[in-house]
Amino acid sequence: LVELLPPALTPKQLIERIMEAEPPEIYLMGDMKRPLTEASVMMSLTNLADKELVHMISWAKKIPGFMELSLLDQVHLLECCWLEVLMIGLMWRSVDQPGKLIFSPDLCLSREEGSCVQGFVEIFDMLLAATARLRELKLQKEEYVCLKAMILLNSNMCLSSSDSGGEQQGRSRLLRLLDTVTDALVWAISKTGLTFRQQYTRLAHLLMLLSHIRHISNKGMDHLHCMKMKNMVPLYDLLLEMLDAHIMHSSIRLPCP
Ligand code: AOE
Repeated sequence: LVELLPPALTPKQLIERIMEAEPPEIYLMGDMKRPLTEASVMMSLTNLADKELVHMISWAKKIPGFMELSLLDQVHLLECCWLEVLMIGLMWRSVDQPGKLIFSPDLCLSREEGSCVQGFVEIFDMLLAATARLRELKLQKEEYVCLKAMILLNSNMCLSSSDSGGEQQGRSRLLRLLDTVTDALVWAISKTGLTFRQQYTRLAHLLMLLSHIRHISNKGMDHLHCMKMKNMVPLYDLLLEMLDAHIMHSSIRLPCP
């Protein structure tokens, strides 16, 4: 069967398109009132995430090929990766300010400030360590946007709807899309004037970051679940529903500490 394909983009063109899809900076604008209390920080963070998620949906839709996936695949991908995508964005914003997390230009928290939220320091330290790793690797913007797109497209891989039923073609479409982003990442790395050996070790280092980000996201999800139990997160009904969908998908629920 011949499938109608859009004209293939070169790695350079693909990166240009993904760069254009980047979400804008979000300001909270006086939403955060000092002194920082557990409730006010969580309120500000939820508010921020709420705004970012709206932009995340537009971002995903602008990734070439994403809109050609089935609606079910699109929803599942976003549902699986939203916290990882928020986290890599946070790390990218914070890369030049060691020891601080730049949630937004008007909400920068140091480790000490983060400690006012119960259980936050552990997540905070993991986010700071991963951010330090990005700094150490001197992550380039082109590489960053490729990695973020890969998080989205890879998030489903082991529980994809398309691999259970007869939806084989949806899965192969997703895999091909992931391959084009991989080509773009390889191209971005090759531009940096490294030897071949340095290029493929860099590719490995960048991809290994993704497993840390997934780990931190899982920890963050558990933390959020605990916060929700304590009614600290003023989740809107729809978001609450969506968060529960995420929790149902993970196999084991850990008791909150
Ligand atoms: C990280 C980056 C960022 O830009 C914002 C935030 C805000 C909150 C932070 C988190 C972060 C880092 C990890 C933290 C977390 C609070 C506790 C945790 C510190 O330890 C996240 C606030 C999240 C608010 C809940 C929103 C629920 C949304 C559900 C979305 C969903 O399931 N779906 C399907 C929607 C997907 C749409 C794209």
